[in-house]
Amino acid sequence: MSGRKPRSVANPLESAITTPSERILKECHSLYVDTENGLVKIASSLGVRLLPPRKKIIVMIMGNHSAGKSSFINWYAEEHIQKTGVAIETQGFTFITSGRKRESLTVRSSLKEAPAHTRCLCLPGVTDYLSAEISTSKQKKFSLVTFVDTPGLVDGDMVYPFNVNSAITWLGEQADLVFVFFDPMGQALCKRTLNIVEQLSEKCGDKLLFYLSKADEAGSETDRQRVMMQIVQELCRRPGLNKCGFEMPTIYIPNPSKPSRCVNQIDGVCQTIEKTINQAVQKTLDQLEKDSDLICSTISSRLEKDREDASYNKSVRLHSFLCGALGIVLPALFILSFIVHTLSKEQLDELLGEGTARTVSICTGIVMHIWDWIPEDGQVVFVIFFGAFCYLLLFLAKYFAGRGNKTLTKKEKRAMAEYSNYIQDIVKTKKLMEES
Ligand SMILES: Nc1nc2c(ncn2[C@@H]2O[C@H](COP(=O)(O)OP(=O)(O)OP(=O)(O)O)[C@@H](O)[C@H]2O)c(=O)[nH]1
Ligand SMILES: [Mg+2]
Repeated sequence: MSGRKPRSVANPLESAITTPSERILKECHSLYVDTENGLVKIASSLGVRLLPPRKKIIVMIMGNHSAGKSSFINWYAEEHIQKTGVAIETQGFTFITSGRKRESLTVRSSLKEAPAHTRCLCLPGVTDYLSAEISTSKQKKFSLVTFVDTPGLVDGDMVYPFNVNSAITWLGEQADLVFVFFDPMGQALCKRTLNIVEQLSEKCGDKLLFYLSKADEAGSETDRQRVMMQIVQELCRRPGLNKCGFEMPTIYIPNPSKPSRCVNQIDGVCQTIEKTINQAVQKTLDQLEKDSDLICSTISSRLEKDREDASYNKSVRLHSFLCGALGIVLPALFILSFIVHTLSKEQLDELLGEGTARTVSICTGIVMHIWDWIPEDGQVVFVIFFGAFCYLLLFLAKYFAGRGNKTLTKKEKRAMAEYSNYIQDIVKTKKLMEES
């Protein structure tokens, strides 16, 4: 686009981008949010609302108290970010994500770090229990994931300062993946966890994945099988869940000083995350194409409407002009005829010249002939009707003049054409991204 500044690098971090997925997601995001020519801005100028795509996927981890949720996040990032322990450690929601420097943010500032789509978190009381941990870790796919660590769930007397069930359900709906951790200890059958799982399964069952965490603590293989059976039975007892075929991989945090013979499917969790990232990249590229098409079609229909408006305005203007001209010319001719009629032929010739005088006297002659033709007692009525008719013509002229539609200015039309060209460029960029 003319006069457009060269696109600046959206984020100095870009130099540190390691994977194509990360680059594509970042580039797509900046195509939307660019303050000068972002798709969101272009679309909003056309009255279309677009949401920028996410730069990262959201993985929410929920489960009973002490199920190993925070430990899993620490293991994934390979950094001790979240506090872990046997006590109830995580009491609110924590967004754990990568950034330029290690930071712990609380309450309102964490809302900025929370992914844009979860920013409207307006559940009463929850905002005071939000925090964010920013880590510089680049391990596994951490730079493309925002983990949501949730409060450990327990039954009974535990009082949560907010409606924990609806908060987890709401956040789960925003997430791309929801991991439910069941540990082999006594807490495995926590009713609250099952209630939330049931609610989530109704709304977004496809992103719900169950894991038997801390599987190394389950004892012998037979004990582990028994625990699994118990959990699955309990899940199936719920009407909203009994139709799912449960898969429950066993996972635990590898501990070199305490090797276990239990099968560890924790790498499968990483693969699931990676698969979801790849799907997110594809979804983002598809969305970019759809949004570009939407903007282009909005522009072309706007330009088409503008052409129709312009031709409508032309015909309306013609109507207005004709009515206005008749409304002025007819009474003027009428009055002029009477004036001319009082003058003699010689006076007229002298005043207008012979040729013009003849034309004028023919015209006035016609008017005077019509006037004479009207019976004398009808002449007053005629003048009233004639006046009203002329007034109507002038009224119609004004009415038509006000009927025109607002059309685009030349500048606006040029801007739209430029936007359209720019969007075509974006589609080309998208194709290049897909090929890379
Ligand atoms: N053996 C074993 N212990 C684990 C594993 N994961 C976590 N733990 C331990 O279990 C305890 C609880 O772990 P956390 O990660 O704090 O559990 P949490 O689910 O975050 O707990 P809350 O935040 O209180 O809900 C800690 O003492 C961990 O060291 C595991 O895979 N194997
Ligand atoms: Mg925790």
